[in-house]
Amino acid sequence: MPKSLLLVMVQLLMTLSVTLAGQGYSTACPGGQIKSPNYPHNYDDNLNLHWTLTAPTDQRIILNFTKLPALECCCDFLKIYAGSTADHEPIATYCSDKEETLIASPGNALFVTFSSDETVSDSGFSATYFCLDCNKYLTNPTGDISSPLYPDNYINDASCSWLIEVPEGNQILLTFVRLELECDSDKVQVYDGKDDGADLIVDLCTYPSENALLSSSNTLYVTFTSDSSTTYPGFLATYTEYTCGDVLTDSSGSFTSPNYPGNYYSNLNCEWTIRVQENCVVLLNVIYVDTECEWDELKAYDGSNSDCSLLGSFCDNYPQTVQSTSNTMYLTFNPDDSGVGRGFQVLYSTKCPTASPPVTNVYPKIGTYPKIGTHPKIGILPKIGSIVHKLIDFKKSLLFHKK
Ligand SMILES: [Ca+2]
Ligand SMILES: [Ca+2]
Repeated sequence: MPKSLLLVMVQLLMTLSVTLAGQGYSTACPGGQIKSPNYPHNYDDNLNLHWTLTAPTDQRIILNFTKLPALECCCDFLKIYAGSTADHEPIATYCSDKEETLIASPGNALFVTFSSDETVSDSGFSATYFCLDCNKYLTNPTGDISSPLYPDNYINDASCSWLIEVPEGNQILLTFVRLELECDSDKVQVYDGKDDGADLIVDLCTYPSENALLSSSNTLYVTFTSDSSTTYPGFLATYTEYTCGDVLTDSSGSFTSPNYPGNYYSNLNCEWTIRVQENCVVLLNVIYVDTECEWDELKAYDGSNSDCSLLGSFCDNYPQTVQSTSNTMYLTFNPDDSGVGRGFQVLYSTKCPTASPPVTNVYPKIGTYPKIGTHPKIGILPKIGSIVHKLIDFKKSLLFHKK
């Protein structure tokens, strides 16, 4: 028998043993169901069943009862232990002390026992379970992150992390959609790098007034932690790979700082290149600017990069106009990690030399031609090349006439 088929059969048997017989050992991923025999009809007497659910070491198990178990409370018991055997601490006993329908394993395993005595039964219980993996490495260009079970209340003792990484050279824009936590004990923290050793950008328990933040490079690390009591709906945030700036080649146009007219983001790394037709120059008109002077200035350079001479640096004084000496202007906007404003709006246009006047004084004097018969019409010839050709034609015609 092929190994893969054998594996499938073993898994199937394991699943059956968990859901039907109630004497099972199962990986809790991707999920399944446990229930009392005959559910929703009355269970049997003299039962002594157990289930072991395990997840990979860095994951947790969520057990969710469709409704509170219905048992003979004096004498039949459903118990849930904090590990893979009954040697671990019981975290729930139905129906004596538990009124919650959602159980989260403290570690990566749960042990569930169900026993009934020799008389009187009830409808029992049914629960679904699944693995909760709240440590994620995300590399898609966009995505969501949220607290476990969002939009339902998060779990206690959560310790989740998300590492977001996009291609080098790009930044990550993280935008909070909702954030509602138990302040002082539960929090979301965002670090500007690969792990919690990087600079802490924010530490939040309520929805922030600046709901979007930007990484300074291509990684962002987010953590969510909760203590052992009191939960709230938690948080939802979206992220997107972010590039700022453009190459502009139209003869005129405009652009603004990101998020304009809202405040720009800290840590931006923007560059614009304006390249217009050759022999023309770029006119830049800063029609509005409000940035943190000294730290967050918009800079315009006379050429294609920041090694070229600085034409202007703008933070609070507008309108202002600068002009390049060639057909290319380069602009940068690199705000630091604190203090923001509304940013800027600029217009640009192209200034070209006025059209050359009609070329004069390049014709040979008519008087120098030998006068013979009809003279070819020279007309107005704007270009010397064509004049030469016409002169050659003219000479040919003279030769022809001489024949
Ligand atoms: Ca009983
Ligand atoms: Ca809490």
